[in-house]
Amino acid sequence: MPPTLPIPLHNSPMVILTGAGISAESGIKTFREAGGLWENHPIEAVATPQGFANNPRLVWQFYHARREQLKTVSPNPAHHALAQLQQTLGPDDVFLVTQNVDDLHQRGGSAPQAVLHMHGELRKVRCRRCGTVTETDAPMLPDPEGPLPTCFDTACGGALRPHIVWFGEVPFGMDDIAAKLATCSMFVAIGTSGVVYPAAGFLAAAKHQGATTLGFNLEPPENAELFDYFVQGPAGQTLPDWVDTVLETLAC
Ligand code: BV8
Ligand code: ZN
Repeated sequence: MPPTLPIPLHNSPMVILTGAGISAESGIKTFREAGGLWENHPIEAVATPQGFANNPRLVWQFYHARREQLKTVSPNPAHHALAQLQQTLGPDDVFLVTQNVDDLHQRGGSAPQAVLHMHGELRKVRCRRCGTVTETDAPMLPDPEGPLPTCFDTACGGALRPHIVWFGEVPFGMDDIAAKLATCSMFVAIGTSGVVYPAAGFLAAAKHQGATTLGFNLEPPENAELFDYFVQGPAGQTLPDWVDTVLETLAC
């Protein structure tokens, strides 16, 4: 690990933003690299409200495949390292917001209430009529030609949709995220290309108010020049080293 990485001070709040890259070593494709998730589908067709309105079957098949893949993958050392950081420093000092819709942070040991899924969650579905959000691993469209999924409350009968934030929709938790960015002393981005807003703007917001900024990524992301420190490499290898050093230093 580079010798000069920063160590957060005791009782100083940090914001951690993760993207698809933190789940890459678990076997979940990222979005924009060759062979990425979107390669077989134009974003507009599967990750916009219009795409769902135009062809709900295609969108359900896209998300069904990813929901099924989730059952075959496991957290990697980067997920476990962040969970250990949260457990040791406490929820007040480590605010974890993820762009990812997989559940690997929780399965890696992060408490569910300590992970903010700003783009939603693959394992949840939402009723378009009553708004009820349900966590379920049931196949949502087992027969591509079968009936489209409807609300678990038969009295409602509304159409279900993935509980996912599509392009053009407002991400979840923006007020909480803005408050944490305004007061954090350190901002860490892990496995994100810095392309999708508003998440890509978090780094500049934290830096603007004086936070120390740290990036862990396989390649330099779009906004790399805003990092005070940058570690290039696979997060499953680079992140645990930094977390170990932080915990050893703060334990003294
Ligand atoms: C909004 C759910 C208004 C779907 C997702 C023009 C300019 C600027 C912005 C816009 C624009 N036109 C439109 C916009 C806004 C738009 C946007 O940003 N578009 C982009 C494409 C230009 N954004 C929106 O529409 C958002 N909503 O703006 O509403 C608003 C805003 C604020 C306040 C009020 C209202 C909604 C965006 C959410 C879209 N939904 N996901 C699904 O998952 O199916 S986004 C999708 O991209 C995923 O969530 C993903 O996480 C996210 C970001 O991608 P990354 O996570 O960064 O993944 P990527 O593949 O890009 O990069 C992976 C990185 O990891 C790479 O750098 C790679 O090198 C690295 N890596 C790989 N392996 C490893 C690794 N790093 C470490 N270790 C490894 N082993
Ligand atoms: Zn309903």
